[in-house]
Amino acid sequence: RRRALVTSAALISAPALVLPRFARAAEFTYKFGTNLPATHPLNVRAMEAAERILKDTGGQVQINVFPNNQLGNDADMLSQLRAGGLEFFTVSGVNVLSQLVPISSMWGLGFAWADDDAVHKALDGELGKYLRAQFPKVGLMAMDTVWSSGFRQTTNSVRPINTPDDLKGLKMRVPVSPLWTSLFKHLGAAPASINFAETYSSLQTKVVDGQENPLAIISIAKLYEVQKYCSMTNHMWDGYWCMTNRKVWDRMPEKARPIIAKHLNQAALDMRADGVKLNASLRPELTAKGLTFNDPKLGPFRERLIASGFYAEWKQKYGDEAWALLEKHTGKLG
Ligand code: X2X
Repeated sequence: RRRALVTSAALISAPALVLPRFARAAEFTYKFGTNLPATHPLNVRAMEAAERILKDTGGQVQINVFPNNQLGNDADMLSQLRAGGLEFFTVSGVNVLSQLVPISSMWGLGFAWADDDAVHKALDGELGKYLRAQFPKVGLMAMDTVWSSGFRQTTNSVRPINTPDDLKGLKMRVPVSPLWTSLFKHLGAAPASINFAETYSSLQTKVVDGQENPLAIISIAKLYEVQKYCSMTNHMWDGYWCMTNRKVWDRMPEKARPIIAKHLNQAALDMRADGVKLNASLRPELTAKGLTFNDPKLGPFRERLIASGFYAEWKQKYGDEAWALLEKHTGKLG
């Protein structure tokens, strides 16, 4: 009787991505929340990791992936993670997390990186270690490997962006984050902080003119349906930390922890390769779907940021130590 009840409850609240069942129900069931549509490689790779974890723990640990803001928007998921109600959350370092741990937004500084390899090298090395060391101070813990989202491009429904002046007065949706707002203000746009969960509708209803994201997300979240121009501004790199709560982690079965970490880190590496490939290959498909692309010269954007004091302002916020660590990888900024 009891079992029948549990089964029907599980069916009602079943996530979109359900794992093949082991003969016995798993002893430990954890939730993994994301803000991206189910078909994005982040979710595909997270699911793959969940299957491997279930298998390698002999059916003891089952991780259910809840994509597409099913558990709430980024701010909601961060609260749940902090309260211990959500066990895993892939969250952008530059997004809501940076309200709690400002330094986590550092990799998102405008026009900082040469290419994906340069970022990955820094994040797999001492910069990543330095950033991860900040999270335990607020009760959180990040898995070692960052899940890359990639370089971001600018879309809007008004005009192609060829120079910084073209951004002037444009209402741009940016994630809820001081760095994002600052970057677009310094570039002359009018940024509005909106969670990703509400981005499509805010573009559709013209609450904002534009937004910025990597091509993989522009494609998978179908943002091309409500945008006209895509300018290859490559203005910012972003990725996701796979976050857990320290106390929650410490309560997970000791033998399972290295298995969980291993497969989540492997998934992050696999997703990097998926993302780099998608971001580099989607332009023809998005063009066919109606987006008009252009390739602005990026020098003038960076010069605008230097002249307006953007880098100096953020150097002061992040501190000299972190800044020096970053510039070891990016070269001198500003
Ligand atoms: O909110 C966004 O634009 C997204 C999906 O790229 C992030 O999570 C930062």
